[in-house]
Amino acid sequence: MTRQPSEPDKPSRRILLKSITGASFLSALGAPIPFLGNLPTGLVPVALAQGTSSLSQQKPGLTVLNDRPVNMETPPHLLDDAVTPAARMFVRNNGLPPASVDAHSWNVRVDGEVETPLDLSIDDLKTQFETVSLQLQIECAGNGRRFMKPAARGNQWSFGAISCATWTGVRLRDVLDRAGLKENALYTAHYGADTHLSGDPAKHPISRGVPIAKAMEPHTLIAFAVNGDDMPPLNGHPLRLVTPGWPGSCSQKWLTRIEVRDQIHDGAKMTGQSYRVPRAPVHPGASVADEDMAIIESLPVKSLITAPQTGIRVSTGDTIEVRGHAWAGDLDVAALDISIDFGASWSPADLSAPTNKYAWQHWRSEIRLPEAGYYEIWARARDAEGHMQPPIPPGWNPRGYLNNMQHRIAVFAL
Ligand SMILES: Nc1nc2c(c(=O)[nH]1)N[C@H]1C(S)=C(S)[C@@H](COP(=O)(O)O)O[C@H]1N2
Ligand SMILES: [Mo]
Repeated sequence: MTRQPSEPDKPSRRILLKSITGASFLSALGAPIPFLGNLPTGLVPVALAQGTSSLSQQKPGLTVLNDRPVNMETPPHLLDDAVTPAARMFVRNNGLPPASVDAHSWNVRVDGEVETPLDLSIDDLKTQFETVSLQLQIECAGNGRRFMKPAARGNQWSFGAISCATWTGVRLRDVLDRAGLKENALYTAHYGADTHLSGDPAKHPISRGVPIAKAMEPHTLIAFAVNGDDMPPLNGHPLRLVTPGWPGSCSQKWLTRIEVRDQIHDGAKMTGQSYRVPRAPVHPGASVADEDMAIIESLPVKSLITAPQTGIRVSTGDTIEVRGHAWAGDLDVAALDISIDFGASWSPADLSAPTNKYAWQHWRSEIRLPEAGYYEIWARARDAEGHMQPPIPPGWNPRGYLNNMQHRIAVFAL
């Protein structure tokens, strides 16, 4: 029998947390180990706790990394559902969400290199195009940045800037077909109704785009609902793009305009060092010239252990179910292995096929811990082209993107 971890407010849990966050514990184990960065909820630093109570109400249990702009990640054990509940979808804002939103008068403009520019209300989208519902992953390209050494500038995400919910909307492809792409159409440019932190109305907090081929991929959606309901205000209500498998930044929230361009889009956070990585590997800490950087496209293979929760206490010899999800950008996941001996040996878990392309895949396994003591459970996924998750952060890059290192949790066998 698996014993559930005690609640955070119970003394035993508090003591455990205190002891595993203590510097002495860290040094006793040598180098800091990854799972320690992935503590349960409720550990918001005091300075951040003020003013975040409404955020915590909207997203109970998420860890607030920043409140201006709002950035919140989901602890892995709260991502255990097959389909991520809307309240557990992480939040990554670059600016300030629109102050007021009226879904009935909302319009999205499609213009640029098209034969017929369009202005479409949400009702037009619902009535003039085929509605589709798909389970789609959205992951921030900076997920895992916290483990980069030396540290990289940006939100210090650990493992929880990932969601896979059921999005309902229309295919971007169908809308672009209606507008009619001109021959020179090369790239999209996305705009949203959020405002720049500086308050300057001429500045966009973020405006990214994708090559036409990705925009025409049938899983790239203009979505008006998530899990059968309005999407949370922080996740883009009433309309957003969902561009699965690519950096979350390609999934513009509060969507107001899609411009088709005859060049690679150069909007806010498309150029310089944003969402770009060195074309060739660089040494940790290197500075890299903008012209030596390339735009990130498909994200790498990755997985999460969503149960048990890290820090759990189990009885020696009990059978414990271990489970989670795995995903691999534009690819499928081919295999998921787990280790309970620090990677010395691995055994395959049962891995499900994706519900649809770009849905994360679920995996499960059963383990028994042979004797009392401290264990870690490690998980590693392999994609359909044979790429495996590395045990440590791969390919250091100036902004700390694409860290797909293995997720590890701690288990105490009593
Ligand atoms: N309008 C707008 N869209 C946006 C952003 C933003 O700041 N403004 N952030 C992007 C980034 S970087 C990510 S990772 C995803 C996160 O989506 P979520 O907040 O719904 O989880 O939204 C993207 N879309
Ligand atoms: Mo992101």
